[in-house]
Amino acid sequence: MSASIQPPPPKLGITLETYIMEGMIGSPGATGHFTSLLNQVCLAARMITAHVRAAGLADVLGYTGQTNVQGEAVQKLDELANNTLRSVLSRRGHCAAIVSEEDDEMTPISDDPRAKYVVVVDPLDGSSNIDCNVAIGTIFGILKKRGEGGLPATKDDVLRPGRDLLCAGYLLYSAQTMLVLTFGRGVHGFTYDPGVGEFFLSHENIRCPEKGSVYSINGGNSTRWSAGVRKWAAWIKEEDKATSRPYSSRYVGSLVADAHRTLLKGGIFAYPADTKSPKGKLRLLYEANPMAYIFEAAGGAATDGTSRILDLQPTETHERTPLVLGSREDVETFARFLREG
Ligand code: P6P
Repeated sequence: MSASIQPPPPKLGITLETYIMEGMIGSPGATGHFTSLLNQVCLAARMITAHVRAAGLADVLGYTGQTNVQGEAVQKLDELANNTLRSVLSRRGHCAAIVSEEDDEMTPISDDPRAKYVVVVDPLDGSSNIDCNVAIGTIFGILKKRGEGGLPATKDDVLRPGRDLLCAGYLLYSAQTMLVLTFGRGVHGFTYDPGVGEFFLSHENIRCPEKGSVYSINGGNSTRWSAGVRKWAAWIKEEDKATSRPYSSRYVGSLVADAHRTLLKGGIFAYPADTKSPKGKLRLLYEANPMAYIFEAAGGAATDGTSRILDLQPTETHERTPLVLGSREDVETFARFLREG
């Protein structure tokens, strides 16, 4: 008599690889190739984590003396994170090219016939916070090349709306190192156990609340905002119990940290256009698009204030965009203030 099939054990000790290989990630397209590529990203994250954790001791704090394509001073950890991702993703032959915040142009990686994917990445987001030990992160997205594997990747492979992403995620280097990941349906969090050296499932099926009570914006830019943003910023501080106002203000200054809190707790993060940054400050390809993909998969919303981020057609690798992320109701309220001006 066959033993009765036992129900699956509770989801303890599930690594990222197990979660993908057992199809729990929620995307039938997640195959061995994706697992291999994602494992490379996670290996790079583990290596970056080790450097971030040791940064206070090792000689990796401070600046290299160079400036990147953004005109920003390159911090040693920025460069180290970028080089780590590039060297790790050069193995196993799945990555055709990388678009990185740190590199002027797209970097070809492999013309192996299996190289069907392009990775867009901000290797170390929040660099300005590195030296004061504030949370920083890595943001990435994975696109499938339009052409067949084996042909070099071109700009047409990356200058695409974010809705074409196959996968997006971020690493948050904070009290814990966390990986938050989605293939477009369901968003899942994996927490790194340094004692084991693995990412374990810790937040299955993260949902962004329909409405929150926290807002996150750099108030130091308020004199540069449009009239609509200024009116919204005044409205969100008014006393009104029926709409949970005033909202609490939280602003870390690292997109990954502010976005992660907003994803889990709800509310709104906004980096709108202003007179200093007329196109916004954040980059479309490797900051806004992956974050927008994650928030929409978690039931949240992501716009440039008026249009859906994932529908924006990029024209340049490092182009910037205004970014409003968060609970659907809060993002729509922000858009209403912009419409009314
Ligand atoms: P500000 C960090 O430098 C970053 O690119 C994002 O991580 C963050 O959201 C934003 O800039 C903070 O910009 O102008 O408020 O310091």
